[in-house]
Amino acid sequence: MTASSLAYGTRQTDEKLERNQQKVLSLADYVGKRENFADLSIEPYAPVAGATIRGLRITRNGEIGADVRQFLYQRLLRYGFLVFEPGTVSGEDFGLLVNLFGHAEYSGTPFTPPPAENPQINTIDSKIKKTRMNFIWHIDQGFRAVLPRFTALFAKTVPPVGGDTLFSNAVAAYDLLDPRFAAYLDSLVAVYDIDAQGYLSLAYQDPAERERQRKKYPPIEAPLIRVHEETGKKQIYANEVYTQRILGLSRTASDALLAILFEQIKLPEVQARVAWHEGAAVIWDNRIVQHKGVSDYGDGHRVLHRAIID
Ligand SMILES: O=C(O)CCC(=O)C(=O)O
Ligand SMILES: [Fe+2]
Repeated sequence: MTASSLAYGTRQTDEKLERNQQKVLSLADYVGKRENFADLSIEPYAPVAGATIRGLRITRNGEIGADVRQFLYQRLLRYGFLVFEPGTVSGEDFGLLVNLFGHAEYSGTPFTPPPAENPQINTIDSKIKKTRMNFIWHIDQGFRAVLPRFTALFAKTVPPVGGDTLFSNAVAAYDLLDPRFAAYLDSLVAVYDIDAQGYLSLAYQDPAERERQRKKYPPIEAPLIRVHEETGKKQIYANEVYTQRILGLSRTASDALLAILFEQIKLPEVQARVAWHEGAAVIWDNRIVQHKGVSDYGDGHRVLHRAIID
C-alpha cells in the first residue's frame, strides 16, 4: 500500500466517524437561566425550547407595565414559546394576554368557530371535528406571504389523558445540519400552498367557500430556510402541511430533500412536549418553532381557544 492511499483511507475513516456523530447543541444558544422580573418568574420548560412563566396575573382592572411586556416579548423571541401557568388569565380575558404580544385577527374555519365571548379568536373542539391538519408538523399559516408572528392557545377543556402539543425548535433543527448541506439549502426556494396536504377540503365543505379561499391564498414562493426578522436566526421553514415542492429540482430530488428536513424537525433533541392543564395558556413564535398536536386522547374532550397574532 502506498503512503497516499493509506492517507486517503485514514481520512475516509475520520469522515465516517464524524458523520456518524450527531452534533451536540450548545443549549445556551436557545434557552436561558431561571430569572425573576417584577412579580414573575421564568424558567426553561425543556432543554432546547420553551419557558414557563409564573406569577403573572392579567385582569381587566390591572395594567401590565411596558417593562413587563418588553420582558415577556424578549423572552418569547429567546425561548420560542412561553407557557403561562393556570390562573394567569381567565378564559374570558384570554384576549388581554394575546394583546400583550400583538394584534389578533380572526382566522377560524367553519370547524373552528369563535367562542361567544371573543370574536377575534377561534375554538379547536374535539367534539366539532376529530381529524385535523394540526396533528401534522407545521407552521401556522405558512402559506401566506406575510407570516403571523405568533399563535396563542388557552386550555378550556383538557382530556383525561393525552392531547399534548409538541414543539420543535426549527432554528436548532437547522443548526444541527451539516453546514455544507445547510449552505445549499439556504439557496433554495419552495412553493408553499394552503392546499398542499388537502387543508381546503378538510376545512371547507362548501365548494364555493373552498374556491373563495383558494383564490384568496394562491400558492406562494418563499425560501426553504427563513431568516427571523427580529433575531436574524435561520429556521427550517419547510413544513409538512404547507410546503409543496422545491423550485428548480426534479420531483425526486425535491421530495428527498423535503423528507430530510421533515425528519430533522422530528428529532427528539430539538423538541419540547407541552402537557396541558386547564386554564394554562401558551404562546409561540411561528418564526422559531414548528408544532403539532398529539391525537392520542381517544374520545376525550379537548377544547383549546386559539389566537393568530400579527
Ligand atoms: O392541537 C394542537 O395541539 C395544536 C394546535 C395548532 O396547531 C394550532 O393551534 O395552530
Ligand atoms: Fe397550528
